[in-house]
Amino acid sequence: MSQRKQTLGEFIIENQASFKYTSGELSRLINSIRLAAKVVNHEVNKAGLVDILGAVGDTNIQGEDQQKLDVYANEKFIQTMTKRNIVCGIASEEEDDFIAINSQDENHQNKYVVLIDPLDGSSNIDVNVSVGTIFSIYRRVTPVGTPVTIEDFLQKGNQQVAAGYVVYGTSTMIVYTTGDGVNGFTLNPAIGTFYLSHPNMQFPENGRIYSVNEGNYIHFPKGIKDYIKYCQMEEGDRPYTSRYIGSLVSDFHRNMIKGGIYMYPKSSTASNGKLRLLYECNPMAFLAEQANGKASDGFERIMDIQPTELHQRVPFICGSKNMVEKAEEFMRNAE
Ligand code: P6P
Repeated sequence: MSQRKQTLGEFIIENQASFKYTSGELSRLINSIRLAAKVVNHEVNKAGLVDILGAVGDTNIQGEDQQKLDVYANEKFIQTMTKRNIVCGIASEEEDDFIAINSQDENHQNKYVVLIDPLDGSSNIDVNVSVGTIFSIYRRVTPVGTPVTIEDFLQKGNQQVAAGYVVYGTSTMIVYTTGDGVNGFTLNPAIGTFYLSHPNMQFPENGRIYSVNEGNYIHFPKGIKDYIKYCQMEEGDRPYTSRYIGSLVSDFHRNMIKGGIYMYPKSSTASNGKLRLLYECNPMAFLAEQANGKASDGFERIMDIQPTELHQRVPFICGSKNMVEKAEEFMRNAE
């Protein structure tokens, strides 16, 4: 009889000792994300049945229509992390500014800040395409016992202590790293438990899938245009296959399993691209590197970029190491 798979709760406990900050707070934080993921998953799965579809008529700081599920997911993740009194600050794509968590009984003794994209790919909600939650976790840099400042959030991605995503797809998964590899857990909805289904996830060094919105082709830099033409050329293992879901978490997840590259470059209409450095690119870059992949803005390692603003955007190229390096080569040659 096949051995029962380890649950996420068991995995967290078993690996807590290996995490250099073994205070248990990070484990409690991952557990709070697990709970919020289950609650949001329940709503995402029935979104088509209840009046939770469609925009709420507001727009977020990005100027994007806020979908009801966006707002709901944002509220649930913030509520869960706040209630468990684990973090001292939260930044979210859906919040103009960061939220200082003033822990009543411990006077700002919590050490972690979390940055989240509560429902990435939300424009896909109404057409029943996979969406995801992305999270990034840092230790605060300002003194414990004082309110968090923007400095605690504007840390380089190479300072992350954990990062991951929830993908609400044909099955719901949590994929995360604490700096010791990437592991994927699949939800058994019948009992509400996540099981270790994808241990030690790794990007194949090479791949044959490229993910980019080719509708923006005429606006791309020459290096990106040249790389896309390279992918389409009949030579060796090319032409590659084009797969673009319009949901970063889903495209990333597929590329990590099958091998591939995801690109959201800058363009003449988006001078820094579309994706946000702090709660999309940095966490996905941490996962990519922990899974033997690579992530850059075309020239510089994503996790070495010094953030200057909470919602700043950067060009993003991420996936199988050799594919990212080939794209970077085209970017350099086009300079
Ligand atoms: P476009 C979703 O809004 C998102 O941030 C990513 O999940 C996705 O890959 C990208 O934007 C899609 O953007 O401009 O191609 O529709």
